[in-house]
Amino acid sequence: MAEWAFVALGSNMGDREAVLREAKRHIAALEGTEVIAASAVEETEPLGPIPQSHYLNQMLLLRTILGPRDLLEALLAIERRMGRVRAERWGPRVIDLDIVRYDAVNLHEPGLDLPHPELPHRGFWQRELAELLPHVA
Ligand code: A4P
Ligand code: MG
Repeated sequence: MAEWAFVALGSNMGDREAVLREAKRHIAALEGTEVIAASAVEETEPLGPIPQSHYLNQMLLLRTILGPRDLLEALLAIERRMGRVRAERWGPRVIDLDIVRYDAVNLHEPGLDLPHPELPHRGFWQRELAELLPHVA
C-alpha cells in the first residue's frame, strides 16, 4: 500500500537550483515512488549557529510504497551520491533531505523521528506543507 510522505530539500552550496532539480529526479526514480506535487522554491536565511550562505528550500509530496525507514535510507543514499560531505551538524551542505511527515506516523527511534522535530520551528516548512496539503486526495 502506498503512503503519503512530505520530503524537504535544502541546499546552500553550488548551483542550488540545479541541485534541487537533480535531487527531485533521483527521488522520482526510487522504487514505487511518485512525486505528486512540488512546492515553490524559497530562499531562506540560514538557521542555526554556523555562519553560512542562504539556502534554497523546497518540499515534495510523494506517494511511495517504501516504509519510513526504507525511504530514509534511500534519501541518505541520494545525499551521498550527490556528493554531500557531512562535516558539522547544521553546517553548509550540497543537499539535505529530510522526511518532514510520513502519513500520520508518529515514530521516535534512533536515527528517525516523525514528524520531523524541527517542523514547529521552521516557518518555511510550514508554508510549504500548507501549499502541498490540498494535493493529498
Ligand atoms: N533523522 C531523524 N529523523 C529524521 C527525519 N525525519 N528525516 C536523522 C531525515 N533524517 C532524520 O541528519 C542527521 C540524522 O538525522 C540522519 O542521519 C537521520 O538518521 P543529517 O542530515 O546527517 O544532519 P544535519 O542535517 O546536519 O542535522 P539535522 O539535525 O538533520 O539538521 P537539519 O534539520 O537537516 O538542518 N537553514 C535553512 N534556511 N534551511 C535549511 O534547510 N538546514 C539545516 C540542517 C540547517 N540550517 C538550515 C537548513
Ligand atoms: Mg538532515
